[in-house]
Amino acid sequence: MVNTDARINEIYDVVQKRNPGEKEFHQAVKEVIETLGPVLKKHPHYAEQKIIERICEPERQVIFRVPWVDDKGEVHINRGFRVGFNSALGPYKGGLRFHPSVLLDTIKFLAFEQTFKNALTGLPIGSGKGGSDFNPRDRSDNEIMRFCQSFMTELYRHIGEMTDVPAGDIGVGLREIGFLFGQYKRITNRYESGVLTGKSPTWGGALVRKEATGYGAVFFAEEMLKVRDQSIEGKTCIVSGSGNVAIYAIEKLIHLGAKVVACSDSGGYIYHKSGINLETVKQLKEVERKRIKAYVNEHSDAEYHAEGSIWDIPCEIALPCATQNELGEEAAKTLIDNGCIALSEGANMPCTPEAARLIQHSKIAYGPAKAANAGGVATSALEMQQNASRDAWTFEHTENRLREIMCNIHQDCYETAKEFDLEGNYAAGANIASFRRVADAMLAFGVI
Ligand code: NDP
Ligand code: 2IT
Repeated sequence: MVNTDARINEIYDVVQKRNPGEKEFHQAVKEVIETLGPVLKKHPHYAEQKIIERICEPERQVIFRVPWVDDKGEVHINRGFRVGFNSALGPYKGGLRFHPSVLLDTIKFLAFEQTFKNALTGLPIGSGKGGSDFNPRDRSDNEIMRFCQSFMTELYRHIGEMTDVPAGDIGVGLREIGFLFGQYKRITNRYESGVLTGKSPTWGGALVRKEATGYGAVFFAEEMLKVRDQSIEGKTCIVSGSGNVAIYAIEKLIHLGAKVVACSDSGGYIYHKSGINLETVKQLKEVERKRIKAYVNEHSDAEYHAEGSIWDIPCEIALPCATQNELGEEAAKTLIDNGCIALSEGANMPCTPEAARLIQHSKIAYGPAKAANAGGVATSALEMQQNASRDAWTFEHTENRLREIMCNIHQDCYETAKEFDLEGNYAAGANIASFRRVADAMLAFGVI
């Protein structure tokens, strides 16, 4: 009989020693493996075959130099990364992040999370993540283009529609995917649409991919509320961030009759009691690439706060959609005290472990990132499907598929938690359901 707790502690010790200083990676690993004890008890062959040990070790990690020249002629050197974490279920799949805070640690935690998220979609995709410490803020379109071309000049040899399929993440959207694809096509002499997702629908991208992560996080919240005989209609909501995920989460909340009163960027947050005007946010963020502070110039009854926390504002539904560890213990306490009923994670690992624990033990319905934000990567897989069959689906059809996938993920997490006597614990349900799916594929392949 395996002593599962001791075994899991040993595995975690090894992960810490083997990946020194990589705190976010440690955090992501701990959150998953500490829920797997009951699974090892039920399925001892996972322990015998060292599946957890294997799942915690990336299959490959590529680090490369990215030199580029700015508009003034100055040379810059950035660092590029691509980690292929697990290919048991399909080619490596996951986004690219361009942000000055990016370290190997960041990419590893994201790629690790992606393993479980992608498995939850039920679609044939493995896990990966990449990016760079490049800061796109205030760079011209030409600078962004030169950076993307230099980045792809190394990355192209590691990716491919059957090998590894990158997409966007923080700092990488339609514009960057266009520049990256252009360089890939030029170097390889192949119009290989399926090598990147998040492309513009004008040249091979799927409709709804842009909206998918935000919409999906709202669909997940809707499903959690249904279990409690509640709905989104008429609820007051807060969405942190004001990038791709946040904007389309706000859009879907508004479609479903909610009122969104606050959103943010890394400079601060806006509070608009009567409800945020989404067109203004889109114009500022998607078109003009300005700071969220500029919102109050258009709406004199809105407030801008450079200090304090967006989570201080009372709300019934909270969607953290900015970045990792953006919501800490104090914020979690405030949300609970203010009567929040549901929290759905649009961002990856937005709650600190302390915050997640508090929320899990409160009355709030808690949708963990790997389930709640899986709509983005799921729609990427639908984009790959359309590319492979040289087809283009309508917006309505694709949105229906997305909704169906999010309902299935919710059901899967809910039922799995119940199977292990953890009803309502979507975090454990998500970890266990996805772990089993990846583990079974790994077992089928033997020791590789
Ligand atoms: P964007 O670059 O479009 O937007 C990011 C938003 O978060 C911006 O408002 C940004 O503000 C804010 N932000 C970023 N870093 C920080 C920080 N360190 N502190 C405070 N605010 C910050 O990215 P996305 O919307 O695509 O991504 C948001 C989150 O969603 C990330 O966690 C990402 O991993 C996750 N995600 C994204 C998916 C996708 O399809 N794009 C899919 C699944 C998850 P500022 O402009 O000031 O930096
Ligand atoms: O975190 C994520 O799931 C993403 N950034 C999207 C990945 C993808 O391949 O669409």
